[in-house]
Amino acid sequence: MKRVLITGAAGEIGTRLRALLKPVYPQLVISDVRRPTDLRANETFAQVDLADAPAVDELCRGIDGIVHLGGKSIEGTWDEILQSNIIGCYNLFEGARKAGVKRIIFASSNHSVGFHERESKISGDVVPRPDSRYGVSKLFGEGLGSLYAYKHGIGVTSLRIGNFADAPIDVRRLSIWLRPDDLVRLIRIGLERPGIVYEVLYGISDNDRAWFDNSRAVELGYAPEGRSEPYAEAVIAAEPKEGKSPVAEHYQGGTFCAAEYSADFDTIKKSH
Ligand code: 15L
Repeated sequence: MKRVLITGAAGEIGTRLRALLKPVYPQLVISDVRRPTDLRANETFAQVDLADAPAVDELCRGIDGIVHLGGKSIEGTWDEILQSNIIGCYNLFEGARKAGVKRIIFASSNHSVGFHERESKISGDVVPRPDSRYGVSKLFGEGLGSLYAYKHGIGVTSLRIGNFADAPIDVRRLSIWLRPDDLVRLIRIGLERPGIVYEVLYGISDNDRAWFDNSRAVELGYAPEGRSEPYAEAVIAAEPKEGKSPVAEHYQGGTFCAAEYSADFDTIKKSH
């Protein structure tokens, strides 16, 4: 992997990854619709709107591997999601195909499966239950990943990222926390490990309370170093005891599940 491109480089994850991946891939190219405020002189930046297909084609030229973080990273209106996460994602995969890109890491999300209950432990091949338009768009990206892997031979890894942060910030995040250096470990597997066709892995650290069975990632060589458990006592003590939504507390996706909720929760809960 010589020339690696990060899309969405001005976002929260992108900003951290730029610094973490530069020593690994010195020819790193970064792009975003916005110019990063902290752009360094040694960084190669392209300002590109992913909804602009010809610009995305140009961006992908000469690239070996892509870490696709671009698009909206939370819930949005249908139009926002459509432009950035559906059309933008399609343009990216198409640009990659035309440019002969070998590997893609697609930043999917735990919200593609957020309506699974916290009681269950799910693996990468679980039936998806997105919890938002955002979650549906992540499934669309996973679908494109699979299509471009099996039809066009690009090695694609969809990472269902939990919560990327230096430390778990609440009780829910004790189960889904991802330490930044562990994300780098997962990305390197997806970009460098020989034989990758299409994989769905969970972007989490080594969390005792994990809701995700990430044994496939371990099989591929993932050895996470972050552990949420040492934070548990303090995080549990700091958690507000009241005012929580029963829907958010029941499902893995938390508040993404509760937002705009209009179903009869008791009836649905009984059906599980
Ligand atoms: C995500 O997918 C979001 O990008 C991030 O902002 C968090 O909300 C995270 O999920 C989460 O579930 O904590």
